[in-house]
Amino acid sequence: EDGYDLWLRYRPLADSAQARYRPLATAIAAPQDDPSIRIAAAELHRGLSGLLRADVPASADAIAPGAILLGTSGDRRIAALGLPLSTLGREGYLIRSVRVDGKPATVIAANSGVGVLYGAFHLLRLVQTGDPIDRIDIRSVPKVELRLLNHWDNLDRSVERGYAGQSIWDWWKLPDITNPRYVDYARANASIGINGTVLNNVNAKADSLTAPYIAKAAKLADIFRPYGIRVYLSARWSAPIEIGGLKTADPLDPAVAAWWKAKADEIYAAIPDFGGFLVKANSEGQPGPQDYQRSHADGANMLAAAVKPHGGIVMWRAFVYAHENPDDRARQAYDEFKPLDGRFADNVIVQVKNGAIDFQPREPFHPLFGAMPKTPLMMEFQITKEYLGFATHLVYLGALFEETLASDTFAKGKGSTVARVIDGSLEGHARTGMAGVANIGVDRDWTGSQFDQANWYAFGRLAWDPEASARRIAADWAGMTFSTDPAFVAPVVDMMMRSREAVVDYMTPLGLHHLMATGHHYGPGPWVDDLERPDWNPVYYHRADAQGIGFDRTKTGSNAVAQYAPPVARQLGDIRTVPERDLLWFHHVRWDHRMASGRILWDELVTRYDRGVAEVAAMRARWATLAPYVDADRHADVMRFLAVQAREAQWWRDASIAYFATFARRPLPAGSPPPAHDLDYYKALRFPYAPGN
Ligand code: BDP
Repeated sequence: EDGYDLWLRYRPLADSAQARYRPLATAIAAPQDDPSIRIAAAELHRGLSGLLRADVPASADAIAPGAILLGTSGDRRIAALGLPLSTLGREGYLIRSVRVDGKPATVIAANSGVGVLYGAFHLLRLVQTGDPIDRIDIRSVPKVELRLLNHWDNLDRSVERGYAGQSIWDWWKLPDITNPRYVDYARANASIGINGTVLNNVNAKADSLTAPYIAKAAKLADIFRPYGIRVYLSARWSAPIEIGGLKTADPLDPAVAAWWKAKADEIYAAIPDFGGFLVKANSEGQPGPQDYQRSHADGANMLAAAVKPHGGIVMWRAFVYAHENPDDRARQAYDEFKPLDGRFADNVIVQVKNGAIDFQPREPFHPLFGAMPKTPLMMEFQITKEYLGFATHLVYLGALFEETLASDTFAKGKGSTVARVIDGSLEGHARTGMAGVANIGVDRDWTGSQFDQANWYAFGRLAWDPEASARRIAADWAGMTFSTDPAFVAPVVDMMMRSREAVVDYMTPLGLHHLMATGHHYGPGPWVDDLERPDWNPVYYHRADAQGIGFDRTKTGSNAVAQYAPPVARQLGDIRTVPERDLLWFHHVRWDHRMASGRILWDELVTRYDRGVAEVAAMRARWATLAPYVDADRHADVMRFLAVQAREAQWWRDASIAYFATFARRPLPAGSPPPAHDLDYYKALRFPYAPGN
């Protein structure tokens, strides 16, 4: 048991459950002419045969009582049922208990084969988690159009911020030799509704756009196509110079536009359903249109024109921050992009990270959400845990994703949630999207640890429905991945839901952020002050001094808080109303400031660090008691990871307290043990060759 099967394990259910489901899943009747439906039928055959320990045959026509009938609106048998398919769009589906030729059956119907495939995975999930399927009536339509993974995978198979081994794309062997993993990757993604994948790192190499690499990408596209997954590429802005022989990459130069148009034509000739380009421009040293005094809109629109005749899109990232403007990094994306609202072509979508800094354990939602009503914005979450303990710490990101999506921007009054910006309903956009930076690699468990699979899973489910419940999703995942026994699921889901607050507590409590050590972003380095750019240094973010700690982003400071809609700005900008979880994000606060608990800030800070450490100890103790529900291999595996996390939570707590105490100059609150070592010890620790850099 190494976790390779993810949540698609299909191990036999308990005998009583098998007996309940068997009469409802006697056979699969599916037309053979659609490749996605053939895959759906094969998956149902594999899944149900495993779960019910019975051969559930798949064939073209036989309708027996208890059959599962698959098909699209074009099929005669489906049409005869008169189902309301017209509002399902291309990807939605219905699952219903019906009668076909007088016999009880379950139908999975959609307007496309891929819709049927999604429905098949949903039905399997119900059986896997023990939900009844005898009187079923489900209608599901994705609320978000583009549900994408972003692979930060390099052509040499290293993965930027990847902690699950090398890239799964074996570029060297492609296109002639393919790995069966590619199919399992597609299955797993289809099972959670992911419909696109950006194959290469946003810090892109122009080589990805050369003929040999287009042929390799085309091979992957062929494999993924029947699973409803399109491929996209990150485009390097300066490619016309690097591989095109031009002297410039100026977006307003006709030769540059012509080069990209020809490049797009070449890609579409090989990949007719190519999705489009993702672009990181003028950010962290990447080239971009600003190198030629052009705006992000000029750049995005030129590329958009190249892919437009083919139906392609451009996802233009708003993750920008410049050297020249180190005043407050948190302000910069808004300052640069807000004035461009309404200036992007209609096949451009601006991709915005969940928060204004960079994938921290907790960030307030990005102020661009709700602030660019004329521009479709897509969400960028990070599934790989760059700043949350890599793959070694157990942190369920469903809770983080849900918190951001549920945040209220107040852009159009109360109820203007980030989820409604993302699903297009707030501002009436049809083009919508959500991207997750993948945590996938060649490790047997795919994601570097068993529980990191849950983050991939939760991302997909929330991209399908940004208002779905992270807790429900965790329960589905835990049930499918380990055991559906309520005595297991309840404590595990509780542990998962609390795990996010735990990491916030032991790394960056009360709104602190970006305190990680240089390069690897893994362990604590709040003292780091020697990096080339001020806004790469943790001291820039916490601003601890003899009086207090925190980044003043109110009017007396950078006033970044004013980028939010007035009701939000008022709440966050006032030290009396800001939620404590965001306190030090927005305020520089005196060490003796009185907190809601009655403790002074210093004591509260230490208490939060202690709480984080205690929570990990509790997770460890809890997981130990769950051995009866999990196979020995995966139970022991998780146990080992939790031991590392416990040690490292302590490290974070001790190092942070040792350092901040040099400013606060106060005793630790009663009951809080002193750090195990002195500050110099923590400062001296070095971690060369950490993964993912
Ligand atoms: C930061 C990462 C860096 C990425 C960058 C980005 O540290 O490796 O290239 O974001 O998103 O989180 O472009």
